[in-house]
Amino acid sequence: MELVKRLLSGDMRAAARLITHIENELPDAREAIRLIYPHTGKAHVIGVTGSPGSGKSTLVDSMITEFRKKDKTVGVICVDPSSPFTGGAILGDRIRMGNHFTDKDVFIRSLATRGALGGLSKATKDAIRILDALGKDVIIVETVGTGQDEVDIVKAAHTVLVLSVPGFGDEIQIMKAGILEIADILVVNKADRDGADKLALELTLMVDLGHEEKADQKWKPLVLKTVATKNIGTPELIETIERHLQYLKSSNLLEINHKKNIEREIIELVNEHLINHLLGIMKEGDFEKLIEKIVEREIDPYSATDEILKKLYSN
Ligand SMILES: Nc1nc2c(ncn2[C@@H]2O[C@H](COP(=O)(O)OP(=O)(O)O)[C@@H](O)[C@H]2O)c(=O)[nH]1
Ligand SMILES: [Mg+2]
Repeated sequence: MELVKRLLSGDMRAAARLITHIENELPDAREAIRLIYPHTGKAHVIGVTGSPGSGKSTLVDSMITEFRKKDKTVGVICVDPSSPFTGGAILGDRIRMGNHFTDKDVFIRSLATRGALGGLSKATKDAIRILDALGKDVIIVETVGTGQDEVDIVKAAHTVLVLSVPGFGDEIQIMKAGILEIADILVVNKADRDGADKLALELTLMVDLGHEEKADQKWKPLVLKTVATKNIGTPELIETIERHLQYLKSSNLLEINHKKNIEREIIELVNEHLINHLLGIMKEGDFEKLIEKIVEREIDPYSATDEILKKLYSN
């Protein structure tokens, strides 16, 4: 495949094209993934999540600057399902990361899909693979931390940054969403504002509490303060991110987590395939009729499932 050849030789335009194919779920996107797969698995994938306006894009921009100083090539994927088609958020991210648009070692791309549940996390995983095969050392995925899809996206990252800002009541949100459990580094951004120290302290206490409960876990999430607009705290952040990767490698967690992710992905793919296959072999309206029967209590959910599965095994 010509596009794949170009991608593997470092052509960013080929990468952009392939990601568009992934977004639109074109059949050749799958073929491309098959061809590039042996060339993936080299990049360090970093997830950046937090409420809208917490400064994710600004921080990513600042992180790119630091990584470039270390001669690392960078790929960025912005996932914003809250406004996939308006282009507003996408344009905003481009402007905020505009410092790097002329750097050929930086690739920035927004991602949107019209797919059903799970479509976005699937597309993100494949887009990560594209940038990995393109040869980027570091791939940063920016995503608003809400919804199952988003949590799945973040789980695909090796190192997860969760942003919060003073004066938002963010710490409560973080606890509610269970985001704390997936955070490797808690970033208090906008540390130039009042209340940053208090928030950092609260988060540290929360981490300490959570950490005692899970004593087997050796990496204790760190709390760092940044002022993304001024690149303050970013060098320390990058250092911590790199230290986390070293920890993953030395503890063998990189491999263990990777296997877990693959397992989850395969189960999801088989699941999706089976559901589509079943819906395909059921006659038009059969499914709705069955649902209606359950609603009317003519049949129970287990027996209804048996009925559906019978169709699967007889096909
Ligand atoms: N005062 C201050 N403002 C910041 C900081 N980081 C980002 N901002 C501003 O916060 C706003 C939202 O930033 P953005 O990066 O778009 O947030 P995102 O929605 O999380 O990607 C922008 O106006 C930024 O300039 C910071 O550290 N301090
Ligand atoms: Mg943003």
